[in-house]
Amino acid sequence: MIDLRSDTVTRPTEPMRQAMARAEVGDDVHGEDPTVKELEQRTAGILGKEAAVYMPSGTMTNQVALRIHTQAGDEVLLEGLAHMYVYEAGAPAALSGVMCKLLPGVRGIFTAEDVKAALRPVNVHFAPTRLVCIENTHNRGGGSIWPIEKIAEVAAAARPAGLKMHLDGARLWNASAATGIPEKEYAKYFDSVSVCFSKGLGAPIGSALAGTKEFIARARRFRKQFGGGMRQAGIIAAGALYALDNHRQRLVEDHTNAKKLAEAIAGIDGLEIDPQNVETNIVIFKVLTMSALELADQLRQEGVLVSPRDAQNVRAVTHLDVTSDQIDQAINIFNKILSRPE
Ligand code: TLP
Repeated sequence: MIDLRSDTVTRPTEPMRQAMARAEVGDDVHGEDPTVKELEQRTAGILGKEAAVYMPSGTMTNQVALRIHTQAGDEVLLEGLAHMYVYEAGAPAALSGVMCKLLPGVRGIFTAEDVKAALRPVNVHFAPTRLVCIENTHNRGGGSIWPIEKIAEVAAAARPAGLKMHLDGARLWNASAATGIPEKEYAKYFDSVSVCFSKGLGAPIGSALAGTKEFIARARRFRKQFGGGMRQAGIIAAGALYALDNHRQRLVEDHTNAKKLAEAIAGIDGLEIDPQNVETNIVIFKVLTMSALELADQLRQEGVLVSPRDAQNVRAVTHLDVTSDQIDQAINIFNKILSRPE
């Protein structure tokens, strides 16, 4: 199977498994796991923040951040297709009791004007707006990269209004690999930054939340409250450390593969995509001659897995476990299916 459903499907490589097997461990709830501590320090350093805390998932790092930045009844500004809103099981309402105000986005990217338009005067009738969330790269936007000057403009609009800024940087590594802009340059506009090791980086489990020392101390308490305190977590943290050292530079290969796939799809009758919009490892395209589900079914029968996003749109994601040759094979299979008489 050529599995293009997500970059979350990657399995640890043999050298990564060896690093994990050798990891020094301790009880991390007691702050005694040296490998987790090393991962947290390394991640904070890469992001230019004072501290970081390791958690089981990107959903947890995002939602712990939201919990810290807000109180029940507050309002949060998010783009309409943000992962935190669409794919986190209603957590903003369930775990923080906040209202989400959705901003219009173009491939996941909104503007400083959108933020200004969403703000209201302080008045007893209104939920106080506390936080702006940005997702970079943007998953439903098709792996789109936030231009750094747009982030600066949003921050310039948000700060005078007293808003905090959170970055869902599950795939920040991809943005940095594609643009050459270091992760800390993106991170400097945000109070909190979530990054994932379990997506393109290829580690089996885990994410980190970074911010000030004080913020991360609070995050440790909410991690425990949300059930994310782990014991000998050095075993998995070692996989993440290995990934940081060995898999960040290679993300550009995934981007090249995604571009190749997008360009081929653009040339197939019955499928629609603008390959220029494919900036990283996510390829979202439209199916014109059948439903997204039907195409996914037919591809599965030929050995290619993709994710239908809605009735007509499909997502294919390139990653560590997909080679350039496999992309060529996948392209042949796309051609074969779409050239069949209806
Ligand atoms: N995304 C997954 C699914 O949940 C959709 C995927 O296959 O892409 N932020 C962003 C931008 C994400 O894409 C994801 C996972 C998360 C956060 C959550 O990470 P996990 O799965 O570790 O909770």
